[in-house]
Amino acid sequence: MSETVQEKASFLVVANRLPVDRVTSEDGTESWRSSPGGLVTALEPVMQSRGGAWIGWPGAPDERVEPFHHDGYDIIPVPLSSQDVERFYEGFSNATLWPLFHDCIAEPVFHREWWDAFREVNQRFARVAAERAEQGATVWIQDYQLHLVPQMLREMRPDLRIGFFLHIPFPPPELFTRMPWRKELIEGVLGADLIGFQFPGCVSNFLRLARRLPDVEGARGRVHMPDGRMVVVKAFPISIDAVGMRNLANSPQVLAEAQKLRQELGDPSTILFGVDRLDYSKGLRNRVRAIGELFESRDLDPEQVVFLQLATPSRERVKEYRMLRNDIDLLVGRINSQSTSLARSPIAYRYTSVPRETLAAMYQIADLMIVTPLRDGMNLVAKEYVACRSRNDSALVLSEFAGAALELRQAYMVNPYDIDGMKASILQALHESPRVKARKMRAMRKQVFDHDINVWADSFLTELESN
Ligand code: ADQ
Repeated sequence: MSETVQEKASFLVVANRLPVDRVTSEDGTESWRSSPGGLVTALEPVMQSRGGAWIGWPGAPDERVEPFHHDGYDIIPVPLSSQDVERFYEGFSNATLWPLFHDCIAEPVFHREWWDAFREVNQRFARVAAERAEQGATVWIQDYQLHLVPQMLREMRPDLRIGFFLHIPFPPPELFTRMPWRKELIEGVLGADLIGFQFPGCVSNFLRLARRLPDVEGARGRVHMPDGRMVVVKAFPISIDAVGMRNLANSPQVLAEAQKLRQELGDPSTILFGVDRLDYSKGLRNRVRAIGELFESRDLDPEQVVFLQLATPSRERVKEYRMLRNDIDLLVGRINSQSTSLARSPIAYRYTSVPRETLAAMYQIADLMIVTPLRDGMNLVAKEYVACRSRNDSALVLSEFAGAALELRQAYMVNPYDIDGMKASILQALHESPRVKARKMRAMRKQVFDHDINVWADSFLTELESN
Protein backbone atom coordinates (compact mmCIF):
# COMPACT_ATOMS: atom_id res chain seq x y z
CA MET A 1 0.00 0.00 0.00
CA SER A 2 1.25 3.48 -0.87
CA GLU A 3 2.73 5.59 1.93
CA THR A 4 2.11 8.88 0.15
CA VAL A 5 -1.09 10.88 0.16
CA GLN A 6 -3.31 9.98 -2.80
CA GLU A 7 -4.82 12.81 -4.80
CA LYS A 8 -8.28 11.23 -4.78
CA ALA A 9 -10.04 8.64 -2.65
CA SER A 10 -12.95 6.27 -3.28
CA PHE A 11 -14.10 6.31 0.35
CA LEU A 12 -14.12 9.46 2.46
CA VAL A 13 -15.17 10.22 5.99
CA VAL A 14 -15.90 13.84 6.77
CA ALA A 15 -16.07 14.67 10.47
CA ASN A 16 -15.52 17.78 12.56
CA ARG A 17 -12.40 16.25 14.12
CA LEU A 18 -9.63 14.18 12.63
CA PRO A 19 -9.19 10.66 14.04
CA VAL A 20 -5.67 11.48 15.30
CA ASP A 21 -4.21 13.36 18.28
CA ARG A 22 -0.87 15.11 18.28
CA VAL A 23 1.71 13.72 20.69
CA THR A 24 4.95 15.42 21.66
CA SER A 25 7.75 13.13 22.78
CA GLU A 26 10.34 14.01 25.43
CA ASP A 27 12.85 15.22 22.86
CA GLY A 28 10.24 17.60 21.49
CA THR A 29 9.44 15.78 18.24
CA GLU A 30 5.81 15.73 17.27
CA SER A 31 3.82 12.87 15.80
CA TRP A 32 0.20 11.78 15.43
CA ARG A 33 -1.51 8.90 17.20
CA SER A 34 -4.94 7.41 16.39
CA SER A 35 -7.50 8.72 18.85
CA PRO A 36 -9.11 5.89 20.75
CA GLY A 37 -12.72 5.40 19.77
CA GLY A 38 -15.16 3.10 18.08
CA LEU A 39 -15.64 5.13 14.92
CA VAL A 40 -11.94 5.01 14.04
CA THR A 41 -11.73 1.29 14.87
CA ALA A 42 -14.73 0.54 12.67
CA LEU A 43 -13.79 2.67 9.70
CA GLU A 44 -10.03 2.11 9.53
CA PRO A 45 -10.31 -1.34 7.85
CA VAL A 46 -12.79 0.03 5.29
CA MET A 47 -10.50 2.96 4.52
CA GLN A 48 -7.43 0.74 4.30
CA SER A 49 -9.03 -1.70 1.88
CA ARG A 50 -10.63 0.91 -0.37
CA GLY A 51 -8.02 3.64 -0.20
CA GLY A 52 -9.67 6.14 2.04
CA ALA A 53 -9.30 9.64 3.35
CA TRP A 54 -10.53 11.26 6.57
CA ILE A 55 -11.29 14.95 6.34
CA GLY A 56 -11.46 16.94 9.60
CA TRP A 57 -10.12 19.69 11.84
CA PRO A 58 -6.82 18.86 13.62
CA GLY A 59 -8.07 20.40 16.88
CA ALA A 60 -5.92 23.51 17.27
CA PRO A 61 -7.11 26.90 15.98
CA ASP A 62 -5.16 28.99 13.47
CA GLU A 63 -2.95 26.13 12.42
CA ARG A 64 -2.19 24.73 9.00
CA VAL A 65 -1.31 21.05 8.84
CA GLU A 66 -0.39 19.43 5.51
CA PRO A 67 -2.23 16.23 4.50
CA PHE A 68 -0.40 13.09 5.58
CA HIS A 69 -0.66 9.32 5.39
CA HIS A 70 -1.47 7.52 8.61
CA ASP A 71 -2.02 3.81 9.34
CA GLY A 72 -3.11 2.92 5.83
CA TYR A 73 -5.26 5.92 4.96
CA ASP A 74 -4.96 9.65 4.32
CA ILE A 75 -5.53 12.45 6.77
CA ILE A 76 -6.79 15.68 5.17
CA PRO A 77 -6.80 18.57 7.65
CA VAL A 78 -9.32 21.42 7.38
CA PRO A 79 -8.11 24.55 9.19
CA LEU A 80 -10.30 26.58 11.55
CA SER A 81 -9.40 30.08 12.74
CA SER A 82 -9.97 31.09 16.37
CA GLN A 83 -13.00 33.01 15.20
CA ASP A 84 -14.33 29.88 13.44
CA VAL A 85 -13.84 27.92 16.65
CA GLU A 86 -15.70 30.55 18.62
CA ARG A 87 -18.61 30.98 16.21
CA PHE A 88 -18.93 27.70 14.28
CA TYR A 89 -17.81 25.21 16.96
CA GLU A 90 -18.43 26.65 20.42
CA GLY A 91 -21.23 28.88 19.12
CA PHE A 92 -23.59 27.39 16.57
CA SER A 93 -22.59 23.73 17.02
CA ASN A 94 -22.40 23.58 20.79
CA ALA A 95 -24.51 26.45 22.11
CA THR A 96 -27.27 26.36 19.44
CA LEU A 97 -27.61 22.90 17.87
CA TRP A 98 -26.45 20.77 20.82
CA PRO A 99 -29.00 22.12 23.36
CA LEU A 100 -31.78 22.33 20.74
CA PHE A 101 -31.23 18.69 19.76
CA HIS A 102 -31.08 17.62 23.43
CA ASP A 103 -34.62 18.59 24.42
CA CYS A 104 -33.59 22.21 25.15
CA ILE A 105 -32.25 21.10 28.55
CA ALA A 106 -30.19 24.29 28.27
CA GLU A 107 -31.61 27.26 26.40
CA PRO A 108 -30.32 27.29 22.78
CA VAL A 109 -28.68 30.59 21.82
CA PHE A 110 -29.38 31.99 18.35
CA HIS A 111 -26.87 34.41 16.85
CA ARG A 112 -26.88 35.41 13.20
CA GLU A 113 -23.10 35.72 13.01
CA TRP A 114 -22.74 32.18 14.39
CA TRP A 115 -25.05 30.94 11.65
CA ASP A 116 -23.00 32.73 8.99
CA ALA A 117 -19.82 31.08 10.34
CA PHE A 118 -21.56 27.69 10.43
CA ARG A 119 -22.51 27.97 6.76
CA GLU A 120 -19.07 29.15 5.80
CA VAL A 121 -17.22 26.36 7.61
CA ASN A 122 -19.61 23.71 6.26
CA GLN A 123 -18.87 25.07 2.80
CA ARG A 124 -15.14 24.69 3.46
CA PHE A 125 -15.54 21.02 4.47
CA ALA A 126 -17.72 20.38 1.41
CA ARG A 127 -15.12 21.95 -0.89
CA VAL A 128 -12.30 19.80 0.47
CA ALA A 129 -14.44 16.65 0.11
CA ALA A 130 -15.36 17.63 -3.46
CA GLU A 131 -11.68 18.06 -4.36
CA ARG A 132 -10.59 14.76 -2.80
CA ALA A 133 -13.34 12.40 -3.97
CA GLU A 134 -12.82 10.34 -7.07
CA GLN A 135 -15.64 9.88 -9.58
CA GLY A 136 -18.58 8.06 -7.97
CA ALA A 137 -16.88 7.84 -4.55
CA THR A 138 -18.73 7.16 -1.30
CA VAL A 139 -18.63 10.02 1.21
CA TRP A 140 -19.78 9.51 4.78
CA ILE A 141 -20.44 12.74 6.68
CA GLN A 142 -20.58 12.60 10.47
CA ASP A 143 -22.71 14.55 12.90
CA TYR A 144 -24.43 17.82 13.66
CA GLN A 145 -21.47 20.15 13.11
CA LEU A 146 -21.65 19.29 9.39
CA HIS A 147 -25.43 19.36 8.92
CA LEU A 148 -25.25 21.44 5.74
CA VAL A 149 -22.41 19.56 4.03
CA PRO A 150 -24.58 16.95 2.21
CA GLN A 151 -26.44 19.51 0.10
CA MET A 152 -23.37 21.69 -0.47
CA LEU A 153 -21.37 18.69 -1.60
CA ARG A 154 -24.14 17.41 -3.87
CA GLU A 155 -24.25 20.75 -5.65
CA MET A 156 -20.52 20.55 -6.33
CA ARG A 157 -20.40 16.81 -7.07
CA PRO A 158 -23.72 15.19 -8.10
CA ASP A 159 -21.85 11.96 -9.00
CA LEU A 160 -21.07 11.07 -5.36
CA ARG A 161 -22.87 8.71 -3.02
CA ILE A 162 -23.43 10.72 0.13
CA GLY A 163 -24.31 9.36 3.55
CA PHE A 164 -24.93 11.34 6.74
CA PHE A 165 -25.08 9.98 10.28
CA LEU A 166 -26.29 12.03 13.25
CA HIS A 167 -24.71 10.88 16.53
CA ILE A 168 -27.04 12.92 18.71
CA PRO A 169 -30.84 12.77 18.95
CA PHE A 170 -33.02 14.55 16.40
CA PRO A 171 -35.63 16.61 18.24
CA PRO A 172 -39.40 16.68 17.78
CA PRO A 173 -40.74 19.41 15.43
CA GLU A 174 -42.26 21.25 18.42
CA LEU A 175 -38.70 22.08 19.53
CA PHE A 176 -36.88 22.12 16.20
CA THR A 177 -39.16 24.76 14.69
CA ARG A 178 -37.72 27.39 17.07
CA MET A 179 -34.64 27.36 14.85
CA PRO A 180 -34.57 30.52 12.70
CA TRP A 181 -32.76 28.61 9.92
CA ARG A 182 -34.87 25.42 10.17
CA LYS A 183 -35.59 25.16 6.45
CA GLU A 184 -31.91 25.48 5.51
CA LEU A 185 -30.91 22.82 8.03
CA ILE A 186 -33.47 20.28 6.82
CA GLU A 187 -32.71 20.96 3.16
CA GLY A 188 -28.98 20.82 3.91
CA VAL A 189 -29.08 17.28 5.24
CA LEU A 190 -31.50 16.15 2.52
CA GLY A 191 -28.60 16.48 0.07
CA ALA A 192 -27.59 12.98 1.28
CA ASP A 193 -28.75 9.70 -0.30
CA LEU A 194 -28.99 8.10 3.13
CA ILE A 195 -29.58 9.80 6.49
CA GLY A 196 -28.90 7.66 9.55
CA PHE A 197 -30.20 8.35 13.04
CA GLN A 198 -29.57 6.57 16.34
CA PHE A 199 -33.13 5.37 16.96
CA PRO A 200 -36.52 5.25 15.19
CA GLY A 201 -38.00 8.21 17.11
CA CYS A 202 -35.47 10.50 15.41
CA VAL A 203 -36.49 9.16 12.00
CA SER A 204 -40.14 10.04 12.56
CA ASN A 205 -39.26 13.47 13.99
CA PHE A 206 -37.20 14.19 10.89
CA LEU A 207 -39.82 12.90 8.43
CA ARG A 208 -42.50 15.08 10.03
CA LEU A 209 -40.30 18.10 9.34
CA ALA A 210 -39.19 17.09 5.85
CA ARG A 211 -42.84 16.71 4.77
CA ARG A 212 -43.42 20.38 5.52
CA LEU A 213 -41.09 21.46 2.72
CA PRO A 214 -42.83 22.40 -0.55
CA ASP A 215 -43.17 19.51 -3.04
CA VAL A 216 -41.48 17.05 -0.69
CA GLU A 217 -43.17 13.81 0.22
CA GLY A 218 -41.99 11.58 3.01
CA ALA A 219 -43.29 8.33 4.41
CA ARG A 220 -42.04 4.93 5.52
CA GLY A 221 -38.41 5.97 5.72
CA ARG A 222 -38.25 7.57 2.29
CA VAL A 223 -38.27 11.20 1.22
CA HIS A 224 -39.10 12.05 -2.40
CA MET A 225 -37.43 15.29 -3.43
CA PRO A 226 -38.78 17.75 -6.02
CA ASP A 227 -35.75 17.01 -8.27
CA GLY A 228 -36.73 13.32 -8.45
CA ARG A 229 -34.12 12.07 -5.98
CA MET A 230 -35.10 9.68 -3.21
CA VAL A 231 -33.50 9.97 0.24
CA VAL A 232 -33.59 7.00 2.61
CA VAL A 233 -33.98 7.87 6.31
CA LYS A 234 -33.34 5.06 8.76
CA ALA A 235 -32.16 4.19 12.28
CA PHE A 236 -28.69 2.66 12.71
CA PRO A 237 -27.99 2.35 16.45
CA ILE A 238 -24.26 2.84 16.92
CA SER A 239 -22.23 0.43 19.02
CA ILE A 240 -18.73 -0.39 20.26
CA ASP A 241 -15.81 -2.66 19.45
CA ALA A 242 -17.16 -5.22 21.93
CA VAL A 243 -14.46 -7.86 21.45
CA GLY A 244 -11.69 -5.27 21.70
CA MET A 245 -13.20 -3.87 24.87
CA ARG A 246 -13.61 -7.30 26.48
CA ASN A 247 -10.05 -8.30 25.61
CA LEU A 248 -8.69 -5.07 27.00
CA ALA A 249 -10.66 -5.42 30.23
CA ASN A 250 -9.37 -8.95 30.76
CA SER A 251 -5.72 -8.27 29.94
CA PRO A 252 -3.27 -8.92 32.80
CA GLN A 253 -2.27 -5.25 32.86
CA VAL A 254 -5.86 -4.05 33.30
CA LEU A 255 -6.70 -6.72 35.88
CA ALA A 256 -3.66 -5.66 37.93
CA GLU A 257 -4.66 -2.02 37.64
CA ALA A 258 -8.19 -2.91 38.73
CA GLN A 259 -6.91 -4.52 41.89
CA LYS A 260 -4.75 -1.51 42.66
CA LEU A 261 -7.66 0.86 42.08
CA ARG A 262 -9.88 -1.06 44.45
CA GLN A 263 -7.19 -0.77 47.15
CA GLU A 264 -6.83 2.94 46.50
CA LEU A 265 -10.56 3.36 47.02
CA GLY A 266 -10.18 1.71 50.45
CA ASP A 267 -11.30 -1.77 49.37
CA PRO A 268 -15.04 -1.06 49.76
CA SER A 269 -17.56 -3.88 49.52
CA THR A 270 -19.52 -2.10 46.80
CA ILE A 271 -18.44 0.35 44.10
CA LEU A 272 -20.92 2.44 42.14
CA PHE A 273 -19.46 3.99 39.00
CA GLY A 274 -20.31 6.78 36.58
CA VAL A 275 -18.21 8.17 33.70
CA ASP A 276 -19.28 10.92 31.35
CA ARG A 277 -18.11 13.96 29.51
CA LEU A 278 -19.03 16.81 31.82
CA ASP A 279 -22.12 17.80 29.87
CA TYR A 280 -25.53 18.92 31.15
CA SER A 281 -27.18 16.31 28.91
CA LYS A 282 -25.57 13.53 30.97
CA GLY A 283 -27.74 14.18 34.06
CA LEU A 284 -24.92 14.44 36.58
CA ARG A 285 -26.60 16.92 38.92
CA ASN A 286 -29.56 14.63 39.58
CA ARG A 287 -27.40 11.52 39.79
CA VAL A 288 -25.12 13.02 42.43
CA ARG A 289 -28.13 14.35 44.33
CA ALA A 290 -29.83 10.93 44.37
CA ILE A 291 -26.72 9.11 45.54
CA GLY A 292 -25.93 11.83 48.09
CA GLU A 293 -29.38 11.37 49.62
CA LEU A 294 -28.87 7.61 49.78
CA PHE A 295 -25.63 8.15 51.73
CA GLU A 296 -27.32 10.66 53.98
CA SER A 297 -30.21 8.33 54.82
CA ARG A 298 -27.71 5.46 55.34
CA ASP A 299 -29.44 3.35 52.68
CA LEU A 300 -25.90 3.34 51.33
CA ASP A 301 -23.36 2.83 54.09
CA PRO A 302 -20.39 5.18 53.54
CA GLU A 303 -18.15 2.71 55.40
CA GLN A 304 -18.93 0.03 52.78
CA VAL A 305 -19.87 1.82 49.58
CA VAL A 306 -17.98 4.22 47.32
CA PHE A 307 -19.39 6.13 44.39
CA LEU A 308 -16.63 6.70 41.83
CA GLN A 309 -17.48 9.38 39.29
CA LEU A 310 -15.21 10.50 36.46
CA ALA A 311 -16.04 13.56 34.42
CA THR A 312 -14.11 14.33 31.26
CA PRO A 313 -13.40 18.03 30.71
CA SER A 314 -15.51 19.20 27.78
CA ARG A 315 -16.31 22.50 26.01
CA GLU A 316 -14.87 24.50 28.88
CA ARG A 317 -15.24 27.79 27.04
CA VAL A 318 -19.03 27.45 26.77
CA LYS A 319 -20.79 29.14 29.72
CA GLU A 320 -23.22 26.31 30.57
CA TYR A 321 -20.31 23.89 30.95
CA ARG A 322 -18.42 26.12 33.37
CA MET A 323 -21.55 26.52 35.48
CA LEU A 324 -22.09 22.78 35.52
CA ARG A 325 -18.54 22.15 36.66
CA ASN A 326 -18.97 24.52 39.60
CA ASP A 327 -22.32 22.97 40.56
CA ILE A 328 -20.88 19.45 40.63
CA ASP A 329 -17.83 20.56 42.63
CA LEU A 330 -20.14 22.15 45.19
CA LEU A 331 -22.57 19.23 45.38
CA VAL A 332 -19.84 16.61 45.75
CA GLY A 333 -17.98 18.76 48.29
CA ARG A 334 -21.12 19.20 50.39
CA ILE A 335 -21.95 15.49 50.41
CA ASN A 336 -18.38 14.47 51.26
CA SER A 337 -18.06 17.10 54.00
CA GLN A 338 -21.16 15.71 55.71
CA SER A 339 -19.74 12.21 55.90
CA THR A 340 -18.95 10.91 59.37
CA SER A 341 -16.01 8.84 58.19
CA LEU A 342 -12.67 10.63 58.38
CA ALA A 343 -10.91 7.80 56.62
CA ARG A 344 -12.80 7.91 53.36
CA SER A 345 -15.16 10.10 51.33
CA PRO A 346 -18.32 8.48 49.99
CA ILE A 347 -17.83 10.10 46.58
CA ALA A 348 -14.52 9.80 44.74
CA TYR A 349 -14.89 12.45 42.05
CA ARG A 350 -12.26 13.23 39.43
CA TYR A 351 -12.50 15.86 36.70
CA THR A 352 -10.18 14.26 34.19
CA SER A 353 -9.84 12.06 31.16
CA VAL A 354 -8.13 8.68 31.69
CA PRO A 355 -6.40 6.17 29.38
CA ARG A 356 -8.61 3.39 27.94
CA GLU A 357 -6.80 0.84 30.16
CA THR A 358 -7.71 2.74 33.33
CA LEU A 359 -11.29 3.11 32.17
CA ALA A 360 -11.48 -0.64 31.52
CA ALA A 361 -10.06 -1.28 35.02
CA MET A 362 -12.78 0.91 36.48
CA TYR A 363 -15.49 -1.01 34.60
CA GLN A 364 -13.95 -4.18 36.04
CA ILE A 365 -14.33 -3.07 39.65
CA ALA A 366 -17.75 -1.42 39.29
CA ASP A 367 -20.52 -3.45 40.93
CA LEU A 368 -23.14 -1.02 39.72
CA MET A 369 -22.84 1.21 36.65
CA ILE A 370 -24.97 4.33 36.73
CA VAL A 371 -25.82 5.97 33.39
CA THR A 372 -28.50 8.63 33.76
CA PRO A 373 -28.49 11.12 30.87
CA LEU A 374 -31.44 13.50 30.52
CA ARG A 375 -31.14 12.87 26.78
CA ASP A 376 -28.47 10.95 24.83
CA GLY A 377 -28.22 9.78 21.22
CA MET A 378 -26.92 6.37 22.26
CA ASN A 379 -24.47 6.34 25.22
CA LEU A 380 -21.50 4.11 24.59
CA VAL A 381 -20.49 3.95 28.26
CA ALA A 382 -23.46 1.67 28.98
CA LYS A 383 -22.40 -0.70 26.19
CA GLU A 384 -18.73 -0.63 27.18
CA TYR A 385 -19.60 -1.62 30.74
CA VAL A 386 -21.70 -4.55 29.55
CA ALA A 387 -18.92 -5.73 27.19
CA CYS A 388 -16.28 -5.59 29.94
CA ARG A 389 -18.20 -7.64 32.48
CA SER A 390 -17.13 -11.23 32.39
CA ARG A 391 -18.68 -11.80 35.82
CA ASN A 392 -22.45 -11.64 36.10
CA ASP A 393 -22.71 -10.17 39.61
CA SER A 394 -23.14 -6.63 38.39
CA ALA A 395 -25.92 -4.39 37.17
CA LEU A 396 -26.63 -1.40 34.99
CA VAL A 397 -28.89 1.48 35.96
CA LEU A 398 -29.86 3.23 32.73
CA SER A 399 -31.85 6.29 31.78
CA GLU A 400 -34.85 5.62 29.59
CA PHE A 401 -33.83 8.76 27.63
CA ALA A 402 -30.61 7.24 26.28
CA GLY A 403 -30.77 5.60 22.85
CA ALA A 404 -29.12 2.58 24.50
CA ALA A 405 -32.30 1.96 26.52
CA LEU A 406 -33.99 0.61 23.38
CA GLU A 407 -31.38 -2.14 23.16
CA LEU A 408 -30.30 -2.81 26.75
CA ARG A 409 -33.81 -3.54 27.88
CA GLN A 410 -32.77 -5.62 30.89
CA ALA A 411 -31.11 -2.64 32.60
CA TYR A 412 -32.72 -1.04 35.64
CA MET A 413 -34.51 1.78 33.82
CA VAL A 414 -34.87 5.17 35.41
CA ASN A 415 -36.41 8.51 34.61
CA PRO A 416 -33.43 10.75 35.45
CA TYR A 417 -35.73 13.63 36.40
CA ASP A 418 -37.29 11.49 39.15
CA ILE A 419 -34.80 11.52 42.02
CA ASP A 420 -36.85 9.24 44.30
CA GLY A 421 -37.40 6.80 41.44
CA MET A 422 -33.68 6.78 40.74
CA LYS A 423 -32.89 6.09 44.40
CA ALA A 424 -35.34 3.20 44.44
CA SER A 425 -33.86 1.68 41.26
CA ILE A 426 -30.31 1.93 42.59
CA LEU A 427 -31.31 0.10 45.76
CA GLN A 428 -33.31 -2.47 43.82
CA ALA A 429 -30.32 -3.16 41.55
CA LEU A 430 -27.99 -3.51 44.53
CA HIS A 431 -30.28 -5.89 46.38
CA GLU A 432 -31.37 -8.00 43.41
CA SER A 433 -30.79 -11.74 43.62
CA PRO A 434 -27.62 -13.00 41.91
CA ARG A 435 -29.74 -15.21 39.66
CA VAL A 436 -31.77 -12.30 38.26
CA LYS A 437 -28.66 -10.12 37.88
CA ALA A 438 -26.88 -12.86 35.97
CA ARG A 439 -29.82 -13.36 33.63
CA LYS A 440 -29.98 -9.65 32.87
CA MET A 441 -26.24 -9.28 32.28
CA ARG A 442 -26.16 -12.28 29.97
CA ALA A 443 -28.99 -10.93 27.84
CA MET A 444 -27.41 -7.48 27.56
CA ARG A 445 -24.01 -8.93 26.75
CA LYS A 446 -25.51 -10.95 23.91
CA GLN A 447 -27.17 -7.83 22.52
CA VAL A 448 -23.90 -5.84 22.54
CA PHE A 449 -21.77 -8.61 21.05
CA ASP A 450 -24.36 -9.42 18.35
CA HIS A 451 -24.64 -5.73 17.38
CA ASP A 452 -21.15 -4.32 17.55
CA ILE A 453 -19.57 -1.38 15.75
CA ASN A 454 -18.76 -3.44 12.68
CA VAL A 455 -22.40 -4.43 12.26
CA TRP A 456 -23.27 -0.73 12.50
CA ALA A 457 -20.74 0.44 9.90
CA ASP A 458 -21.46 -2.47 7.53
CA SER A 459 -25.20 -1.99 7.63
CA PHE A 460 -24.93 1.74 6.99
CA LEU A 461 -22.51 1.35 4.07
CA THR A 462 -24.44 -1.57 2.55
CA GLU A 463 -27.63 0.47 2.61
CA LEU A 464 -25.85 3.54 1.19
CA GLU A 465 -24.29 1.62 -1.65
CA SER A 466 -27.26 -0.58 -2.50
CA ASN A 467 -29.44 2.09 -4.12
P1 ADQ B 1 -20.65 11.36 23.81
O1 ADQ B 1 -21.66 12.37 24.23
O2 ADQ B 1 -19.25 11.77 23.94
O3 ADQ B 1 -20.92 10.86 22.31
P2 ADQ B 1 -20.75 8.50 24.83
O4 ADQ B 1 -21.56 7.75 23.86
O5 ADQ B 1 -20.99 8.09 26.23
O6 ADQ B 1 -20.99 10.07 24.76
O7 ADQ B 1 -19.22 8.29 24.50
C1 ADQ B 1 -18.21 8.78 25.33
C2 ADQ B 1 -16.92 8.01 25.10
O8 ADQ B 1 -15.86 8.68 25.81
C3 ADQ B 1 -16.98 6.59 25.62
O9 ADQ B 1 -16.31 5.75 24.72
C4 ADQ B 1 -16.24 6.66 26.96
O10 ADQ B 1 -15.55 5.49 27.29
C5 ADQ B 1 -15.25 7.78 26.74
N1 ADQ B 1 -15.00 8.53 28.00
C6 ADQ B 1 -15.90 9.23 28.72
N2 ADQ B 1 -15.31 9.77 29.80
C7 ADQ B 1 -14.00 9.39 29.78
C8 ADQ B 1 -12.88 9.63 30.63
N3 ADQ B 1 -12.96 10.37 31.75
N4 ADQ B 1 -11.70 9.09 30.28
C9 ADQ B 1 -11.60 8.34 29.16
N5 ADQ B 1 -12.62 8.09 28.33
C10 ADQ B 1 -13.81 8.60 28.63
C11 ADQ B 1 -21.83 11.20 21.24
C12 ADQ B 1 -23.32 11.16 21.60
C13 ADQ B 1 -23.68 9.80 22.18
C14 ADQ B 1 -23.29 8.68 21.20
C15 ADQ B 1 -21.87 8.85 20.71
C16 ADQ B 1 -21.54 7.90 19.58
O11 ADQ B 1 -23.64 12.21 22.51
O12 ADQ B 1 -25.08 9.73 22.47
O13 ADQ B 1 -23.42 7.44 21.85
O14 ADQ B 1 -21.62 10.18 20.24
O15 ADQ B 1 -22.45 8.03 18.53
